[in-house]
Amino acid sequence: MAEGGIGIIRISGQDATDIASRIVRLRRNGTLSTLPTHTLHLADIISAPYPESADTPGSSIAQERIIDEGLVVYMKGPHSFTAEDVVELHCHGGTTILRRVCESCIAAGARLAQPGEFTKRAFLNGRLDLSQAEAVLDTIKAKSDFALTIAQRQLRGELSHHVEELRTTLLSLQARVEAGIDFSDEDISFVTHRELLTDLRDVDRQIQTMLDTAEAGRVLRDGIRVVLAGSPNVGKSSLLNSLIRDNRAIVTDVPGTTRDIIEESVIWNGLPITLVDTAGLRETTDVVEQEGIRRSKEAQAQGDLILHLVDAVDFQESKVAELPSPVPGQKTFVVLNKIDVLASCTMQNLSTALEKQIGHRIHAISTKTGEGLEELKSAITSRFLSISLESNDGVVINNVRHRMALDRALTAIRQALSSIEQGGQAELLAVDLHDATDALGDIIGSITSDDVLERIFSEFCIGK
Ligand SMILES: Nc1nc2c(ncn2[C@@H]2O[C@H](COP(=O)(O)OP(=O)(O)OP(=O)(O)O)[C@@H](O)[C@H]2O)c(=O)[nH]1
Ligand SMILES: [Mg+2]
Repeated sequence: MAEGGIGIIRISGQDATDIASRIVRLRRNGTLSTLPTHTLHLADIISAPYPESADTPGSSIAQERIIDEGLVVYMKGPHSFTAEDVVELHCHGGTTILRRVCESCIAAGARLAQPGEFTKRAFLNGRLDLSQAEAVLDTIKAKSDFALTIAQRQLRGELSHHVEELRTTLLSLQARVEAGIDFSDEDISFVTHRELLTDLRDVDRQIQTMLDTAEAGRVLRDGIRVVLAGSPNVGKSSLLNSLIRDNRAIVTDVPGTTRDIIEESVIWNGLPITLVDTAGLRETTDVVEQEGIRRSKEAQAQGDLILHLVDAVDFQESKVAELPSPVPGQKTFVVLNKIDVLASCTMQNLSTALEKQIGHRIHAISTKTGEGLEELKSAITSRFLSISLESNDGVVINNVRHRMALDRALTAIRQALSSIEQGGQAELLAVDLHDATDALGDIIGSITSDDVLERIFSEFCIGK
């Protein structure tokens, strides 16, 4: 529980008003359950049990029993977040006040909610489907505007709607294939091969389009780790400082300056990024530096992107072949730093030779003059932000559970397609279609096991 301007205690369930009545004295006469729903009222919040005198107009309650003065709202079910009767107590946001109000609620008959229990009840009471319930958590945890937009769209049901449409198509095919099996003796067909192929290929394509957004969806939600690596003195810490525009890391001309891992967060183009400065890699007998190097290797292994810095001063064209294994590829950008010290023609030759050697584009920068830094930033963001919200009806898959369900649905559909193409039995086709509809149903939670629900809602905080 953290301090804040106000703190809200929520009570949900059929006894909500009874319990709240035991600890709330409205400033104006009346009782909670007779208040118009969804209206705010000034009240004293009292430590339970409720004193006899509390309802008597004009009588005073012992001052020490009043925990706080706040606003009370009663939301009659089903028009509430959980679809149950809900009472909210809007108190001052101090931790002691909120702890005492919670204790008073418990003494009056409530119990503490489990993590995510309010959202779970909303789901169980049919207010939200499972993907919308998950979007509640994403909305709270969104680290950038982009992630928030995706979460809000999912909360409004855009993903569910899209999945439901595909599921309806599959259910209809499944029903017609099964009808064909039932009437197989009479040689009646309810769906042609051609219809099956057309519809299934269309569903296949749409699922594939959704899956194509999964990688970008994941990084937008969780952000990425960009690790600055390379030999000592190449300018890793200088680059960190330039990128965050702050003197965060110590920079000196002594090789081996950075020992610990230094992390800083930035948001570029809506993408949450953790920049990680590390110790330069080299052979050393210094035990502190050795530990720094061990941590540096660990950080590189966990990074989504490595910026492998190369010092332009050290790297003359003739030494390109000695480039210390920059492991170019998907996960590494080779960054040529300190280009300010080179004449522009030398820089060009060096970059070209480097690009030829590693078979990848290199990024030439100077942390001293700032040259190339903006280009480097946009290369990093565009490497990860390959989707636009306008394409694909704004449906972005940002959740591993959804991705796995879509993968399962796609496998079943591909199996169905190949069995149709090979003239397989209708019974087997029906099984594949059934598997595909089940997998899509998992996303919205049409049938979901308790284990899955528990895992999902345990990630929530208490009170949400
Ligand atoms: N001319 C020039 N010098 C630079 C540039 N970037 C960094 N330097 C210098 O290079 C030296 C090393 O910089 P650092 O940022 O400490 O290098 P590092 O890679 O973090 O070094 P370690 O922490 O020892 O691994 C310092 O003297 C910096 O001023 C640049 O773009 N141009
Ligand atoms: Mg350093």
